[in-house]
Amino acid sequence: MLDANELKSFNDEHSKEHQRNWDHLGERLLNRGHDTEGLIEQICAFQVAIPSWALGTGGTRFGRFPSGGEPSNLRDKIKDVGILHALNKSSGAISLHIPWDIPEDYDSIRELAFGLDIKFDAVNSNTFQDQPNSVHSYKFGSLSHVDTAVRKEAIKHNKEVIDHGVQLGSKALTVWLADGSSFPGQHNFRDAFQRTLESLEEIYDHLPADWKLLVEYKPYEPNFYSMVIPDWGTSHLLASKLGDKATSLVDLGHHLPNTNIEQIVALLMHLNKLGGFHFNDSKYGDDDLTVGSIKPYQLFLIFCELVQGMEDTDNPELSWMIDASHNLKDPMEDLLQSVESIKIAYARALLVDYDSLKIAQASNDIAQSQRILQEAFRTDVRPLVMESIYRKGGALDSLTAYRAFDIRNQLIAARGIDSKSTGL
Ligand SMILES: [Mn+2]
Repeated sequence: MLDANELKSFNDEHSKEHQRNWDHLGERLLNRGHDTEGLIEQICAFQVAIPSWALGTGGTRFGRFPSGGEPSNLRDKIKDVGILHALNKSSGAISLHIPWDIPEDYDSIRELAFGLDIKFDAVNSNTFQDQPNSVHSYKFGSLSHVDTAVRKEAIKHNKEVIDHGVQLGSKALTVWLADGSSFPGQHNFRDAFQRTLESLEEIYDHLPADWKLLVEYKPYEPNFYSMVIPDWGTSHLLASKLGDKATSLVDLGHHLPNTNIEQIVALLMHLNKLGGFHFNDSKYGDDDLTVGSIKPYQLFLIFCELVQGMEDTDNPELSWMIDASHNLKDPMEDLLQSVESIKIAYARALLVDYDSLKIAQASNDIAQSQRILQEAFRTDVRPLVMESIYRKGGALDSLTAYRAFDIRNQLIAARGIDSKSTGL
C-alpha cells in the first residue's frame, strides 16, 4: 500500500519547505551549543510500540462506530503497524494481547514482522473478561479471587502468555488487573493483596532469566470502590517483593486528575524500578485520548524526568507503548499523531540544559529554573523530529502522507467495510 517511489516523490514535493525549516532550527540549535547530529541519532533510535488493540476503532460502553478496513487477524495487525512504521520510522514494535492475538504459526508471524522491521514488545495477559470456552469466571477477580480454582486458571493463563511471548522474542509480560471491589465491604483489602502477591509469585517463577514482569496500576475502573493495585505505591510494593525482574509500569491515564506523574516517574527510576510506560492523554480519567492532545506540557515534564533518569540512574531499559482506544478518529491517524507528539516531547526534553538547571536549583533560583525548562518547551522542534524521520527514509509529515496515499480506503478495499478487529 506504500510504494517506495510514491513515498520518494511525496518527500521530494515537501523537501524544500522542510529544508528551509530545518536549516533555520539547526543553526539555532548549533548556536545554543547543541550537538544536532547527536540529537538526530537519539531521536531516530526512539521507538514506541503499537498495541495490537489500538488498530481497530475502539468504543465506549454506549457504542462503537467503526470506520472499516480493520485488521481482523494478527497478520493484518502487523501489516498495519508496518504501514505506520514505514511512514514514521518510529513504530518498530508491536505489543500483543493474549488471547486476542495468539499466533497460529510462530515462524511465519516472526518472519512477517521482522521483514517489516517490527519487534515484539511486551505481551499482555487478559483476565478482565471471560473467554467463550472458559470454565471459571473472572467476574469477581482473577489473581486476587477468593476461589483458588479461579486464581489457578488466571496464573496458568499468564504463564501461557509468557510462553507465546518467548516464541516471538518478547522480553516482558505486562499484568494489568481489573481486580477490585465496587462496594464497601465486598473485599478484605489485606487478603486480596496477599492472594495477588502469591499469584504473581507463581507467574514470576515462570519468567525466563532475561524477562521482565511489568506491574501496571489503575485507581478505578472497572471497579469503582477499590482496585487491588490502585497506585504506584502498591505496584512498587509488589514489584519489590517479587524481585529484580519485576518493575512498575506507568500508564498516563491511570492516575487521578492532577497527579504529579513526573514525580512518580522520577522516584521509580531513582529506585531502578520503572519498567514500562503507556502513553495516552486524558482530561478526566482513563480517557484514551491522543497523546499530547490535552496536556503537552505535562508530557514534556515527564520526558525531562525520563531523559535524566536514563542518563543518571541504573534503571533498566524501558518498554514504551501507546495504550489508547480510538473512538472517533481513524485509529491509524490517531497513532501517527500520538507517536509524533511523543517524539516532540522527547526532542524538547533533550534540549533542556540540565547542568544549568542543577545550578539554578542549588541556589533556589525558581524563576531561572522555570525559564530553563520553558526555553526548551517553547522551541518548535518539529523540523528536528522530521529530519530524523526523513533520514531514516520515512515520510515528511506522516499524517499528510497517510492521507495522500489514501491508505484507509485501500484498507477498506482490501478487507471490507465490515472487517472487525479482534478483541474489540
Ligand atoms: Mn495501560
